[in-house]
Amino acid sequence: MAFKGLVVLLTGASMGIGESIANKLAEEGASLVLLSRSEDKLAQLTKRLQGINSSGKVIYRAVDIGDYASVDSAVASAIEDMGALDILINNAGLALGAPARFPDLKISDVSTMNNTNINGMMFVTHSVLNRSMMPHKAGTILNITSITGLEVPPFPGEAVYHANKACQEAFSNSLRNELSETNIRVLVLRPGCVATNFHSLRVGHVKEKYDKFFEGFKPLEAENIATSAVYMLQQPMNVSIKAMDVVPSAQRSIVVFDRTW
Ligand code: 8X3
Repeated sequence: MAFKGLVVLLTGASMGIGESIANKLAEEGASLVLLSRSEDKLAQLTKRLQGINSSGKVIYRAVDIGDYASVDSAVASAIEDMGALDILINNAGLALGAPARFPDLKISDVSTMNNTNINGMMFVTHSVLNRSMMPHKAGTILNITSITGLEVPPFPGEAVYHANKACQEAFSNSLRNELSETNIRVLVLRPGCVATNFHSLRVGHVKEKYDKFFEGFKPLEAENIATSAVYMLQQPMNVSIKAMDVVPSAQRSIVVFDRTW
């Protein structure tokens, strides 16, 4: 029950890494505010997690995190229900239309990626900081980014997603510095290849492309990232694991894969 008494707000909660983190935190007794766009999935997940959470409360808000007014009213109403937020996990994110050279990307996909990956992270963070963490001068922000934002150069075919992830890195580093003189810590967890719906969406749900990506090696499961997130979050407040890269052993770097692992 390492998270008993703590209130966690989690974005992208309804599937993949988000769902797995929500599961683990519910088992550990955290109170949870689950955010995603998909109301049906959130409702089902919330019901299931209420059944396994013996000490915390679980609620959800269906919201498009790229829309600040909706985010801010969801955060305000969650605080009314749950009290102050102790932990924010910015997990929502997506890649679309890969692999494709930038000029071949649909502009609607460019806009959706920018809106979710960049505005989404900034809007939720802004609202949570102003409505809860800054007044208390306390909290933890965990940003789930990606190894693609860090290693240079990333592979060709995903310029927008990679730029989004590099932006999340810069944002996290700046935020950590700006929040000095508070007890708010900013942590970054960078997954490599994880076998979730993220990858299927990334390649437009084309099975051949999906299989080719994972051919010959064992990717991570969402649960591997959730275990790492919980490990980072359960460190005492005077300890910041500032950043952690978690990749399949086969993924030597973004571009070098052992197709035999
Ligand atoms: C995605 C990481 O390694 O699958 O964020 O490109 S990887």
